[in-house]
Amino acid sequence: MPADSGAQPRAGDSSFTSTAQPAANLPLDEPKDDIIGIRSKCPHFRILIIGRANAGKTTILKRVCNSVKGPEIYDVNGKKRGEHDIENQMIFKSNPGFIFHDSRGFESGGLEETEKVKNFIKTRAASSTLAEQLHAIWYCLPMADTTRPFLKADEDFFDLEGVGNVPVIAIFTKCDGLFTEIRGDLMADHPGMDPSELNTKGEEEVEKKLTSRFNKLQQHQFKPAAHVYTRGNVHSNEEYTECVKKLEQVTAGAITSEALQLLFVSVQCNNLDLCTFYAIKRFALTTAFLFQK
Ligand SMILES: Nc1nc2c(ncn2[C@@H]2O[C@H](COP(=O)(O)OP(=O)(O)OP(=O)(O)O)[C@@H](O)[C@H]2O)c(=O)[nH]1
Ligand SMILES: [Mg+2]
Repeated sequence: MPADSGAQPRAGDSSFTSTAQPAANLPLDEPKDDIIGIRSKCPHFRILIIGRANAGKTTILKRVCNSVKGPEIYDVNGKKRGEHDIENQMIFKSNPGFIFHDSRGFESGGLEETEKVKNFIKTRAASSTLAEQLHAIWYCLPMADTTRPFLKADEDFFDLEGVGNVPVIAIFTKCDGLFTEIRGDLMADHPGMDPSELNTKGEEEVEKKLTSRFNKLQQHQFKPAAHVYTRGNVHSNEEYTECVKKLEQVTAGAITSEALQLLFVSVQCNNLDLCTFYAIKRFALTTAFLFQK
């Protein structure tokens, strides 16, 4: 099952290296910032994670930051806080390069919550300081409840207007639940089907469902740039770790500013493939620029 929209490069694929090539006939910009320069201007990569209660938000953040412990929460004045508020900054000791903001989305359906999230994104988009800006949004959509994959509130989020152009990644969480249900239906419809065939067909059905759900989101104004999924035993399973690596990969691919892309790649510390890919890309661009002179 592919973890993304297919548009992003993949480790091991030829597409993973092909984007390192500069577009033909276009003049190349001089690669400007090195990582020390960028991190002195902006030491953190700031992500808003949104999703209804129990969607799997904290689990993703812990895995991204390689932490078994929860984050520390600070208010805008840097004072330690316990309560949940979108304005508060969540930082994991194991990786202080990320600042996360956590929102339970619009599930209450309250106008107040909708306005709060909208204002938060808008205010951060309007900030002239790179370090204060929001750099990416991860929107979690749990797939365990197959009867209600999207709430009206989720659709409302993707209809937001006037909130800037921060990249949004749709994360379909708990897809193991979706697979189990689909496999169960297949087994009921085809009692004699071989277990391995059930698995293959189940995977295909999950893939189709996720693609069609992503396509539905693409019809909105504030559409996600890509999608990934999470599944597996979140405490130990390699499968879950691969999902998180994919999330990092598509997030890097969705960032349009080269400086921010470099910041993101340097801050994440799990994904060696991603570091290697962007190091090669940067080297290729620098070399091409020098030869052009
Ligand atoms: N089966 C399965 N369980 C998951 C997955 N992701 C998270 N979980 C479980 O779902 C439960 C809720 O996860 P959290 O990460 O705490 O969810 P949250 O969105 O932070 O929840 P709130 O903080 O209450 O809003 C935990 O028991 C996780 O272990 C997944 O992909 N598959
Ligand atoms: Mg949480």
